[in-house]
Amino acid sequence: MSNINRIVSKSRRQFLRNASVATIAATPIAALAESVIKFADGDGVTFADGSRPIVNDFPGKDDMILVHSRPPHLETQMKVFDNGLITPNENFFVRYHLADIPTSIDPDTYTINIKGLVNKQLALTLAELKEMDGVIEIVAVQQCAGNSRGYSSPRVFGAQLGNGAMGNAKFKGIPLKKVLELAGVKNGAKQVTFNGLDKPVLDTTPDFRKALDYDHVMTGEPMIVWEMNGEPLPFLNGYPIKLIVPGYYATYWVKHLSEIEVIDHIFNGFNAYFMTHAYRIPDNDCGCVELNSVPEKTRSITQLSVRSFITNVKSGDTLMVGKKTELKGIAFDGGSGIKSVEVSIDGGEHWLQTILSDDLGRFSFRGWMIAVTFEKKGRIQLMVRAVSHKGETQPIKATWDPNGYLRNAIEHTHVRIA
Ligand SMILES: Nc1nc2c(c(=O)[nH]1)N[C@H]1C(S)=C(S)[C@@H](COP(=O)(O)O)O[C@H]1N2
Ligand SMILES: [Mo]
Repeated sequence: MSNINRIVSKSRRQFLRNASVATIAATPIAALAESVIKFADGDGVTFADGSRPIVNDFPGKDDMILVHSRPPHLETQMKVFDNGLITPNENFFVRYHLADIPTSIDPDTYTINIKGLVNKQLALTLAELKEMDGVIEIVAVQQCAGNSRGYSSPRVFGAQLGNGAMGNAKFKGIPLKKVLELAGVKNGAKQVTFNGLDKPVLDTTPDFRKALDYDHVMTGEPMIVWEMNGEPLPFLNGYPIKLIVPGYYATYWVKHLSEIEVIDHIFNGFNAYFMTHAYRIPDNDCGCVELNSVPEKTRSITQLSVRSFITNVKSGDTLMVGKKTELKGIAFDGGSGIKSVEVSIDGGEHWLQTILSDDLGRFSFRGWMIAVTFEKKGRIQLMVRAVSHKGETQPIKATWDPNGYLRNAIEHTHVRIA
């Protein structure tokens, strides 16, 4: 494995040497080398042991799991989540759908257009956005709808993701509601649509555009943000601005946000593909169907389901018998907040209450920890489950749908006590 890693990394370095992408953060015009997006070696690489290459030569990114390189698709390693509740920018996951991604953006001339059912069309510069009244900060989990899809059994079509297509960051920006108020919305608004700078390579491919209900926007939760963890957004995470929709899957968090349109109907047509055909779940209470079956009716995926993970122990680890051992990890849900997290060290027979960490807000990762003592030697499973404030918890057995969405089964960590 390390051999292949080295080859992938080395040839990337050669491509990048001439392109000086390392200077991105320092230059006024953020530029992404063409070579990064043209270079496709290592795509789809899966090693016999199931592991994937670790790469560190995408601009602004360090030691990421490579899913694809064109367009960039990178996962965060699980160990990052053990280092703190905030996911560092250089380790934050990256996902794009379309291969024609922006490679150079000038923040001084960047504008975002607000149009459609408004009294006054706006073309706001970044500086104008940042000067608006009502700038706020929020910590929120960003999770791809396909996170953990690779664990679906039976296997489903789509990127075979582990648990690393998620992250938790502090974002700074302005509620979209404020921007719409500035434009003045006319009567009859039904949805708001979003578009970013990235484009399809062929006209026969639909653009990546998303829509939210106007009423949702007016809750003040969806925001336009320009800062992540105290720094400008990393280029690959949507520089210079993106939409964030706390509590909702990342498919709505449109990057390189350039166009907002207020419409009087439910978004449809060719460029609504990512609403009308993709990112949809079975339209029933569980959002799931019988194994290998197809739902009769679907609806757009919306809020995150409740999840929890152990971050300081992984399957295959050996832990000490008769000695106090600390287990710790993270939990999150779609915005009601985490009420409790429980751990089982006997295969689910008994559940122990953990201690929750500081609360960074209801949309954030919540940390938990517990000290346990293993009394017998042998192989056991550690399990963790969370309960949200709205009473949602995690199923013991994974539900299934043809896209591998909404996975939130209780995680099992197989360890040896010695
Ligand atoms: N412009 C644009 N925004 C986008 C996408 C995209 O392809 N283009 N993909 C969405 C999906 S499905 C995910 S998971 C997140 C990934 O965001 P990140 O790369 O900042 O982590 O971006 C969302 N926003
Ligand atoms: Mo996603």
